[in-house]
Amino acid sequence: MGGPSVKTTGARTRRSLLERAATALGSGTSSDNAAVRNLATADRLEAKYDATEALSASLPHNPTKPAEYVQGGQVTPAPEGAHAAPDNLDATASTISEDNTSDKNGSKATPGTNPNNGPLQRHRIDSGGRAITTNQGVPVADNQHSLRLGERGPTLLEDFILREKITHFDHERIPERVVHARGSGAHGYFECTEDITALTKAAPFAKVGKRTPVFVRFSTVAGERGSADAVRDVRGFAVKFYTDEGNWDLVGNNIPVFFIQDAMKFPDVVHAVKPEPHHQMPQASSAHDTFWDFISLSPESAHMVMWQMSDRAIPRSYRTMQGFGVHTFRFINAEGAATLVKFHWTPLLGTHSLDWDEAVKINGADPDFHRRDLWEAIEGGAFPEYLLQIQTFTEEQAAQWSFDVLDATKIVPEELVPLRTVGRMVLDRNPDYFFGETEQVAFCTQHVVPGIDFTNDPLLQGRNFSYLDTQITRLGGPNFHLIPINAPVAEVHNNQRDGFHQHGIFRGRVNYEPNSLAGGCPFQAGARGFSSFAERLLAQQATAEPTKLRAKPEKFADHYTQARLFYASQTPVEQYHIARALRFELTRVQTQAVRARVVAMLRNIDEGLAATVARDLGMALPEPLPMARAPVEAPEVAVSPALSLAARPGDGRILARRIALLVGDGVDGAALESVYQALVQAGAVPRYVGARLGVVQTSSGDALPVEVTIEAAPSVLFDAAMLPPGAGAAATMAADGLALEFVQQQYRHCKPLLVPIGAALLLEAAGVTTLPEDGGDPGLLFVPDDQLAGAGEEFIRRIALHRAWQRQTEPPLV
Ligand code: HDE
Repeated sequence: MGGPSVKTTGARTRRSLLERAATALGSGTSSDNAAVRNLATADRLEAKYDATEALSASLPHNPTKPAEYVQGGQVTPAPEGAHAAPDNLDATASTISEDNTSDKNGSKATPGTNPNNGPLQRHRIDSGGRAITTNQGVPVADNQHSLRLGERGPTLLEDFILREKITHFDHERIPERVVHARGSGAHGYFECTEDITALTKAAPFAKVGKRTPVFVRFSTVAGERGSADAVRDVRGFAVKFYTDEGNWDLVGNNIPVFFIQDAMKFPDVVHAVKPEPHHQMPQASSAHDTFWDFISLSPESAHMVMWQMSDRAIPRSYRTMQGFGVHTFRFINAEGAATLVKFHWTPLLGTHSLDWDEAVKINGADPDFHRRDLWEAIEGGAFPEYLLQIQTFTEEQAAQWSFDVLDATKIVPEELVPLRTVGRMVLDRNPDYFFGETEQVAFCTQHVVPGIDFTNDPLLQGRNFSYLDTQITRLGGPNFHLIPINAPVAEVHNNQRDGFHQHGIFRGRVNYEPNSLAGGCPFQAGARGFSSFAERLLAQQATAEPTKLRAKPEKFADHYTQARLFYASQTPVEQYHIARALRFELTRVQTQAVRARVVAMLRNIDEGLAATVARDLGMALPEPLPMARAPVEAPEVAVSPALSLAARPGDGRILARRIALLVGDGVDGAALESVYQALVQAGAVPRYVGARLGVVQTSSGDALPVEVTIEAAPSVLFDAAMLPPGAGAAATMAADGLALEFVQQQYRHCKPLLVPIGAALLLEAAGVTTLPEDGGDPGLLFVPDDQLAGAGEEFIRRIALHRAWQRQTEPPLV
């Protein structure tokens, strides 16, 4: 301890010290004797004073200062901040009374720790065996009545228990998200499966086998918090990685492109798609004038609109859709070298969607369809799993392409840069408390960790501002990082202080840097910390001085090449669904000029599509929209099969798929039981569905429980069905309108049907009279009644095919 000369006249220093510390006396020692206590306290204060002097003197100047400046044109990498440890821990304490403990006060801070970043269990609450208290912990004797002046008299203002309870209730709501208000979340983990340390030093990829905790929130975009799940919309796919170097949020969507190219247009596109402001309709739907008005005047949206009108926008489940980071990001390796990267999440169960007619009905039958599906899958142990796949490329490669990788309306086709699997994500735990976790989670695109960096995509740059800003309003101030679900597992140490809802109790008097009074702590991390990639613009741009401007790069002006690529890469049934979606949306549009403009835009994508839509809308084909730039004559990739949902059929498992086994009196119980068990073994969720709850009598006289009724669980809530084995039961159902509708809709929505030959009459009664030639409909499995016991396996194979779209005709057969 080589401090300055203050201590040479010890006695005098002590006296003045005692005078200066007078307010602290009496709390420094536990001695009962006041004189002894004061003496010990004085010694300790003196030692603290000495230690502070010594600590401060051990940092005689700020050695990193010169490194802050460019010298001779050279930028010095940020060094680690100078720091020193005190010999005596009191030197950095706020107060020497910190040793005095109590049930509330607990022990003093452990040096260098922030316990607020511990696992969530420190916040989990269970009230088992406990009595109700107020928020001040006072037991509440009577939770049924307010305090009144006589049993028929007025309520008294004195009733603090009532006032606290009602006041809290009055303030329960927080603003919902401006977009993505409706969502569902889950915990899980990310596991690195390939060594990509040559590409990035990001913590989740540090080692093959390393697991990083994640919280994921899936969402719709346009609807309000209570809107239905199965609407036609983009889905959010936001992942928070709690890495040991801080939180990394990959805030993506289930569609790899976006409507607009510059953040400046985001409020416009969102205003246009939200309910129209004069009457606040329609809810959670793009099928209205203002949306298509904006789109048809913003042809950069052409590519996105193809995806949005495709079946991608009505996924079967969050478990069967892809996720995309959308923007081009940058990986940074330990040497500081950068590689451009696109992120893809690929579900192991394949990419599957609903039929539009089905989606519309699901929104009535179960508005929580996707939320329930995710919850039940995790609760049932069928943990959703996705591969993390990347496309990596260099600036030089990207510069050669006909599109700009900074343009969020463009993909990098897989045929150009193949996907590489680098990890897997498993969602294995439901939240305990929706509000505390799913609602309060705050994703921010600017939450990145060393090894991940941004590019100059003008949409991403704008997002990096927006997300922090939006959380401040939504979560009530700048301390939302302290809300348990948002707190990193990596410890947080800085000099940010105060603000609404501050939870931290900071030890010491230092809240600035550089400092010597806290030994320089917390100090800047230098090479270990995050530093932005020192980007050099490509040679041709680097020669010209950058100018301030509001404009887009030239290649951004090609709005149609990739819209054509997407449409051309769809299977015929997917193309039909796109045309059908456009017909539906534009039929809802009331302004003729808007309809015409959308069709004029479609002519620049595909003449056949435009002609079909125009015909279906009963209108003449308008002139094509003028183009800002002609599409690329010979694009790198003209057809990309990977863009079709059919490209990812899944691994053949049917986890958490819901299968209806229709039952009525006289069914063959043994056959049903065998199929039921086979489905359970395969991880599916079979249900005996009947007209009424209770039991039905099987042909052998046993009682079979009806688990759910057709009324409560209509056809659209099931992925496949087995018709009742036994002609008697089938005949009864053929006379039941609800049962007939069930079978009709299973058929119309192209779902696999296991048909015991004896029950074929039910199919006929439902109007399915002309069956395609054998093999023409893989979704129809006819099985002789005496062979049903072994039919489970083949049925499962058919269910894994998802839908027999071949069945779809216009108008539908039934
Ligand atoms: Fe968002 N977006 N966004 N977005 N976004 C929000 O942040 C914004 C964009 C996405 O489950 C908001 O916390 C701007 C693209 C998801 O909590 C807000 C722009 C993509 C979620 C916001 C975009 C997304 C949001 C609203 C254009 C796909 C939900 C509440 C520059 C890559 C995250 C909130 C969750 C949420 C702004 C465009 C995905 C207002 C300004 C492109 C998944 O900050």
